[in-house]
Amino acid sequence: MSKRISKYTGPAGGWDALTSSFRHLREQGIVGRGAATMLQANQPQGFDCPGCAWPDKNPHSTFEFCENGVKAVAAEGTRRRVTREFFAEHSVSALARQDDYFLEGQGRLTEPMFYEGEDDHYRPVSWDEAFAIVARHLQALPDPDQALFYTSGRTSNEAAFLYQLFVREFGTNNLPDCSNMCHEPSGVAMTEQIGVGKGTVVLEDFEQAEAIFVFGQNPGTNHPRMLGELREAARRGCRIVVFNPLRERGLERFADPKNPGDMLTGGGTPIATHYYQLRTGGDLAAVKGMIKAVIASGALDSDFIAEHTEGFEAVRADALAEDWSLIETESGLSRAQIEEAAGVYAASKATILCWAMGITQHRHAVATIQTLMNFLLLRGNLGKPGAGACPVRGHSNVQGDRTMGIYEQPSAAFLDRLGAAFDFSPPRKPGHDVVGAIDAMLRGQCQVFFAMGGNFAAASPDTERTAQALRRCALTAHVATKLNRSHLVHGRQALILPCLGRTEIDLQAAGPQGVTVEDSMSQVHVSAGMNPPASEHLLSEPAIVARLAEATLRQSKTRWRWLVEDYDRIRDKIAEVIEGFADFNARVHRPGGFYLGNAARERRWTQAGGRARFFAHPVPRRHDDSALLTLMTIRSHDQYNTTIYGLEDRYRGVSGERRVCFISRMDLQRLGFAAGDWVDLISVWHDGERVAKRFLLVEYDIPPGCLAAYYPETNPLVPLDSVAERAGTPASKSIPVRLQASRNIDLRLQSP
Ligand SMILES: Nc1nc2c(c(=O)[nH]1)N[C@H]1C(S)=C(S)[C@@H](COP(=O)(O)OP(=O)(O)OC[C@H]3O[C@@H](n4cnc5c(=O)[nH]c(N)nc54)[C@H](O)[C@@H]3O)O[C@H]1N2
Ligand SMILES: Nc1nc2c(c(=O)[nH]1)N[C@H]1C(S)=C(S)[C@@H](COP(=O)(O)OP(=O)(O)OC[C@H]3O[C@@H](n4cnc5c(=O)[nH]c(N)nc54)[C@H](O)[C@@H]3O)O[C@H]1N2
Ligand SMILES: [Mo]
Repeated sequence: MSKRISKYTGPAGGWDALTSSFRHLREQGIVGRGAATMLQANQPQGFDCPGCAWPDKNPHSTFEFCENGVKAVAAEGTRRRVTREFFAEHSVSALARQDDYFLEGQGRLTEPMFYEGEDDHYRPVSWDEAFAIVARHLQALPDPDQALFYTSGRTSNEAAFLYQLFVREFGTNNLPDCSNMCHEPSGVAMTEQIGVGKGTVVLEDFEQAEAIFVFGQNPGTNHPRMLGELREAARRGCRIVVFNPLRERGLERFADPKNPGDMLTGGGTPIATHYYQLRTGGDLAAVKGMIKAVIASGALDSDFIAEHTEGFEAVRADALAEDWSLIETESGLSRAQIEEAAGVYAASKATILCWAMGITQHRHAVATIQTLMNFLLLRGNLGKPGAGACPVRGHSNVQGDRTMGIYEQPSAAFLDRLGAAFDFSPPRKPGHDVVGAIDAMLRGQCQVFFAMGGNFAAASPDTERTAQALRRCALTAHVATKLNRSHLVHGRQALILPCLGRTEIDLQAAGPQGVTVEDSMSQVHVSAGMNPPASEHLLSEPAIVARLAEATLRQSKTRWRWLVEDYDRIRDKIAEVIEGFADFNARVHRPGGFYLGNAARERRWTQAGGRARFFAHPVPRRHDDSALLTLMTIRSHDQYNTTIYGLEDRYRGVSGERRVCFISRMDLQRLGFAAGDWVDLISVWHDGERVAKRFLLVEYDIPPGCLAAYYPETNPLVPLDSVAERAGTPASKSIPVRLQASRNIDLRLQSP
């Protein structure tokens, strides 16, 4: 594909989305079947779209079309296969020189493969032998805490529940997960403040909100179905206020492919009524400014504050004492802009706050989220119709995995119930999160790395050190659907364990099985695939866990095989252990599933003190070195995290190239570069410099001092210890970097 940089003038969605969808289906060789498969996505009897965690409309009346959902389904449904012949032909070191786009493009994995470390090739291995290999490695460890068990967020509730049970029966809480890199700060901040680490809104609230504020999120690409809700809201006059350094097209204008009117007129519906291009990392300052303005205007819900909250006086004093000039410098917005946004908030009787990675992947993420929650509390925007907090989750079941106990810091109460239900004593010592896991491998403290999905090597920060960490392991093993970087950056021995995807029929002893997932708004429902499996050798994730547990655990009293014969049995156990899941099987089989409930939504405050808490936080100050810019690492329109579907970022006008760096005209001039120059990005940190070579500079509408480039190409730049305070999430949206003119080098030499 040739390189092209242009300006995209159309709305998000529209005909371009349809054209792109069909191109992706065609490229995977599945036009007929792909279309049939899409009709089943997010329908009561179908599968949950493996794309994102945005909830489905209920009752399901329409075809829930979404371009990026089509890409996710097409990628899973591809006709291409990675076979034993493929691995015989390509050595591991040759594959390691290929890029992520190539690896993804090879198709579905078909049988278990083992790398013994002798001749640079993966070789086929039987499932029994594969489980025996993992078991041997695990049993050889002097301490169960020397093993790590990662989870990505596509894993179903049933698989996740069994997996954490296996890991805890084995004897450790080392359960790092993709949440650690994603919404961890939301959980930490909100649990402390309102007693609930999840969002408090449901879809119907979007129909009643008078204002919706969207911070640090790009739904046009990452949660396209959310644009449907925003479009409806905009059309009925709801104010939509966006804070984002970039003008994301989906937040400006959207043409709904399901709507004939939108498609005929072509221009789409305007979405944002107010758009503030603040500085990267400037949200806390901006929100504090709005709090200051709202307090000054007196537009408070004093009854709510008095009855339901504590700590307001401190926040009030702190906001009133804050200097406007500091707020302006750090947010990059003027006082007038901030007061205007505050005015929209003060005039709205019901406001929803949405946020995603633009908020969570900063050092001060927890403080920013608590400031956002302060802002909501000021006007009682929690626990009333049309109002609340909406941290928009990423992976389709990342929220459910946490609910099921995929967490390195489980509560004592949870462990008590788990131990009682399965007659064992769970380990009590907290485990490693993602960054802790990398550190432990680097120090030689963990030697076995097992992953349930995901792509740890590419998704984690500090690519070079993460690679060193994985290479120090005795065994790395990955349950996966597609070949990825993590299979090539491996331990002394390595396994690839291929599994069924969401869209495929999962046949067990009792017949075809459905699994369950929990969306971003705590709705739990069934997902059942309808395509034949990509290979006859694939096992389901629950089956893999059960057989691994049988091979590994000598003392277990759990009837592993029996549980996976019929997933209803797993769900009965979940009902016994997990709060809110009583009568799980009966409730989840109803169309649309059930709502898990949320105490904060009912204005019940379950945390210490029994009231919602205001917390005052100082405005974080940026570095004062003018040679340094702040780099955010973001997703293009054609990728799913580390999975690269294509080389287009349509709404940002980039095509045929992923190594681009968006920069303002002012910075180009100031630093003596021109658009079209190739530069190396160098991140500057206390422990030294990290380099990512050869990025094409693209002049872009982005605030001065800020840069943007794609993840995972920029992950080598994220320092391992640059994390959100108290949450440990890599600060991948604020990397201090400088630019250096690039010399022409062979890029492939750069692969880890
Ligand atoms: N198609 C597709 N869908 C996906 C994914 C995917 O890769 N592809 N990934 C899934 C996952 S796991 C997740 S977590 C979500 C991610 O969904 P998003 O959070 O939307 O993903 P990012 O691309 O990281 O975009 C972050 C947004 O925050 C903005 N931003 C960056 N820094 C700041 C800041 O300091 N302040 C503010 N206010 N804004 C900022 C960026 O300009 C960008 O618009 O999407 C999920 N859905
Ligand atoms: N610099 C930077 N780094 C980031 C981010 C960022 O914004 N910037 N975002 C972070 C975020 S929000 C997240 S969530 C993480 C994502 O980190 P991960 O969740 O680890 O990564 P993914 O790319 O989603 O994983 C893709 C792989 O999952 C496997 N897979 C797909 N479907 C299935 C399935 O059904 N079962 C199994 N077992 N495997 C499957 C495939 O083999 C595929 O290659 O990355 C984080 N890293
Ligand atoms: Mo995520």
